Amino acid sequence: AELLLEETLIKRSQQKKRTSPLNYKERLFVLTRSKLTYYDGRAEKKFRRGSIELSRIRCAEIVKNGGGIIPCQNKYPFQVVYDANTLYVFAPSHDSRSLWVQSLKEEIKDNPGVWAKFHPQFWQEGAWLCCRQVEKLAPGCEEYNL
Ligand code: 4IP
Ligand code: ZN
Repeated sequence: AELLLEETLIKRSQQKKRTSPLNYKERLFVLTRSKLTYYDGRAEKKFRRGSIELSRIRCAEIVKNGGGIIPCQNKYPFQVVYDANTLYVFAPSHDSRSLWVQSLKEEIKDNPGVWAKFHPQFWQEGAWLCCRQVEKLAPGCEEYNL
């Protein structure tokens, strides 16, 4: 598939299960026209850890952090919302993050159900920092603009 972007970034565990740990891992992220995939390791010797079909993504946007502490080396977070999950990714620079968010937005713009609203801040310790709602699937609190 056509390669659009490739860069080593850091991701937060998606905590798909209630018992999932909260941790941050360095992964090689690869964006093609159809998928966003992340791998453990580098180019020649990499192991696929996860993959998201772009058709399932409802929101790709930066995360506003309001001065909170980001517990990993990369300080520029963005989010990818799909199905019932939110993947938080941390880029090393403002420019890197802009490129990923803009590229993702471009690829998902014709998706059905691209969210009208989203959460601009993190889901953290059982609540959305933006609106204080305590349900992970609570409706977004801010207008989403592609
Ligand atoms: C794992 O923690 C890794 O962070 C996984 O990330 C993550 O999967 C798991 O979350 C989390 O439990 P351990 O390595 O300590 O087991 P990766 O796949 O990049 O290694 P995600 O879903 O974030 O890819 P859960 O919620 O999937 O269990
Ligand atoms: Zn919110």
